[in-house]
Amino acid sequence: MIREERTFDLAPGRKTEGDVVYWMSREQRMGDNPGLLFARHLAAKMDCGLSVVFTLADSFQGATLRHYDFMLRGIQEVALSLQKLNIPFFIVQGNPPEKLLEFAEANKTGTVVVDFDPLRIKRDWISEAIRKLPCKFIEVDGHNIVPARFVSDKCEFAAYTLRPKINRLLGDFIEEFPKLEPMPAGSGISFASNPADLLNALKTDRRVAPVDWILPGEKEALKVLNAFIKERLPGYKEHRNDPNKEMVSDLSPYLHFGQISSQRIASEVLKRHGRDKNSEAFLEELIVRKELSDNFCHYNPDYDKVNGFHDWAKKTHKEHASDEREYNYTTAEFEEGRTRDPLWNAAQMQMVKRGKMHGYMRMYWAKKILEWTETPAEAMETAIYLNDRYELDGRDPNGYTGIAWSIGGVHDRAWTERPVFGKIRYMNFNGCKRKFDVDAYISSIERR
Ligand code: FAD
Ligand code: FO1
Repeated sequence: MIREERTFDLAPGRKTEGDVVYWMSREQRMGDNPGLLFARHLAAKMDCGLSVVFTLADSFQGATLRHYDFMLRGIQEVALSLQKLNIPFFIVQGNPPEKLLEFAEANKTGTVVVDFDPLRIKRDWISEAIRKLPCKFIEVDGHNIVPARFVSDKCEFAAYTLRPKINRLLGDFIEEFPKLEPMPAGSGISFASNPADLLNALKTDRRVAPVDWILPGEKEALKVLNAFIKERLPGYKEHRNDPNKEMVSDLSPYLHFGQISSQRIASEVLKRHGRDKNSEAFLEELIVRKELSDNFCHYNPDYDKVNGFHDWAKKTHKEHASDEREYNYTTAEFEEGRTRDPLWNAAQMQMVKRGKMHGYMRMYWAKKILEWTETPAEAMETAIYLNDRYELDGRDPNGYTGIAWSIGGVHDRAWTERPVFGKIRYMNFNGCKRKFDVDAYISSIERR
């Protein structure tokens, strides 16, 4: 069953009369989905109906055709899986809280189950729905192995402050989720038009094309996980920071769209690979770093702004505000990879063409944007704009936190002071040359 600590009553004291709706959003999968399992459990307990509703927003933080294509093909797989379980599934296009309200009123809804999601846009959707709908709202954290609200009640300073809190509880929460029980036959129809029709109906930006090296959906995510465990995890610790080796999991697009659960990943890694330096290094990223991002976005309302930086970082940026910038590129020059730095341009082009920049390059990429823009605020805007427009895994707490780490030293410490960066950790071309074959990386991107 779903543990109590994973659920949170968003509107305490309300009664529940009527059916259950699972308002699917962050966790877009049928299997290992605690929100869906919890909604199914409520429907059984109250012997009432269950519907799954996905509200398709016309625009979502700069998401383009690349993202909607990946997401909607994944959603279609969910629709087919739920149909086989007699669980009615609806994709409703328009303004999410309004569309949920319409559905709930037309289907005498007594309880809405929602996914935990620390992003501002989601909190706004949910609070508007709670204001307009008198029924119960139960939130379920289906994204973090150790539920974010439960593991810590404050914004953690760094990975080393959150890690012990997670590790103490991990054993209790790396649970095998039960299988999803079907609803009785004839429990209602599903309505989910196919991705092509939905994409035509959306006014999404078609200038960023879908990618073809990765296939979306729950089944594909499990295949990629299996291939990673077999072929790449054995080399992960040694090669994960070498952008020429591609020794990483490539699971971030599936995690971002909730097409796979991190519990599933962690338990498969431990079951099939066991504990060694490679799995330890991987689980540190998958659990501590990823769950630190949700902690940061949940407890810091300015997670995507300079104002969200620590005081020491704001101070050092102020002290270096008038330092001469060696270069000062426009957004277009960044976007088209037209800086004087071939390594930076290669990283940008990898993101534009492949929709996934190598993790090590993302740090360098963001830090150079700080170095080559007028102010840290402009650097944040530029990095977030480009990251969310081209990264398949963009518009994610990991992204806002990764950018705040790079530009504002969030979860990092102060370093030796230098022009423009102040005490923010510095990275440069020669540092990369010492780490990996820069020329190989640059020419590999040009060839693609
Ligand atoms: P693996 O190394 O296989 O990691 C497995 C999983 O662990 C990842 O999918 C991710 O969920 C988690 N993880 C790994 N590294 C980090 C990290 N540094 N912080 C948080 N979680 C991590 N990640 C995104 O999901 N979306 C983004 O938009 C994004 N933007 C970033 C921007 C910058 C400037 C930086 C420095 C990092 C960013 N990251 C982002 C974090 C990280 O780079 C990616 O999660 C990782 O490269 C995804 O590839 P992978 O799944 O193959 O990685
Ligand atoms: N979630 C929704 O509930 N409805 C949407 O229409 C929607 C669009 C969307 C587009 C791109 C993207 O990267 C994410 C999108 N999401 C949508 C949210 C996503 O499912 C995640 O919940 C968050 O982005 C991560 O917190």
